[in-house]
Amino acid sequence: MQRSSFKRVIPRLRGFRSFHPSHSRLSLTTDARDECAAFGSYSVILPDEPFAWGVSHIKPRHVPPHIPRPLYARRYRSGQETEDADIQEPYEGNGRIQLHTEEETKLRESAQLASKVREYAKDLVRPGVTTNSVDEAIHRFILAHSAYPSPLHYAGFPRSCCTSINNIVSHGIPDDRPLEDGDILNVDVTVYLNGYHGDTSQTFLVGEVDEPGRALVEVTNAALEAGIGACSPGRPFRDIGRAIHDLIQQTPGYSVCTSFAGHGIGKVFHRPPWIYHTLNEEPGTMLPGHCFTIEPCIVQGPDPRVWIFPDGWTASTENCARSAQAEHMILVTESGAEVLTRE
Ligand SMILES: [Co+2]
Repeated sequence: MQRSSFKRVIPRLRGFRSFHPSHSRLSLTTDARDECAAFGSYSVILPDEPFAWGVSHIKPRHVPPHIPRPLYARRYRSGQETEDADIQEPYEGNGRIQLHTEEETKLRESAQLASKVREYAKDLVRPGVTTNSVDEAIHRFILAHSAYPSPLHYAGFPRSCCTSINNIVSHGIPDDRPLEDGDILNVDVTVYLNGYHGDTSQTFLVGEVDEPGRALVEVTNAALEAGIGACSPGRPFRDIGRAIHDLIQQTPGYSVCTSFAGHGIGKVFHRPPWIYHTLNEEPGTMLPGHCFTIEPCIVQGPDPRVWIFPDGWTASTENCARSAQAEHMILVTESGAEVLTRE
């Protein structure tokens, strides 16, 4: 959900609608066609036409007044939010929580709820179901646990979770497209419970997914685990990106998208430390009490560049290759690093 790291790019429209093998209007060069065929068989997600700019046409779901909400959602409610609202929430401190205090308990509870919502979402996903209905069910489930769906109203985001299908890398907005047999779908859930955010995501297989799609999801999960394996007190944050980079180098046919980063999390949804998923020179060392996400987006082929749909959020690969993402929350302790969002 960290939109500030986006680079706005102009979509390349050459051959744009022709990537899916079922589309007849092929206007690609032979090289490009061979490259796309290697990505497998799947539906390419494109913006609806005519384009609707922004998201003001999407009516956000209701949150009852008794649910405690984060600052940005309180601002929205009181009408203080403007279109240019500063999307970076204010944060203070060094990004470390006090271990063995109520802070740790609350953070763990929020992370646990997030993973429960993720598993709940997994059971909803099947061909024919719309991502809007998944969003609605998740929204109710979170409210029923006295929590707030963190994406709702974050920098103007209009839905309660992100749903990213096939060539959508991240920040897809739930809509009325029925899921198709063979889709891969990332559901990214974040909850705000007792003053703390819990954030996790996974890419689910919808019905029968082709072999390249399954392999992509598998390598993405492996990339997340490689990043987790690089976490312990005293190690530099940049080791996480190096571990993921090394894994992807050893697995030809994929690249890491550099447009999205993991982030410190706790009282604030997104804050330093920023966690990059490829080689980087970010300073800083993991210390007990640091809590952050690792959330690599892995893309088929060598080109991980993205462009943003007219809605201002949905990030697609430029060449319509598929992308998968997986996310966990990590807490660094005195003796190691613990994943807070395991099932
Ligand atoms: Co996140």
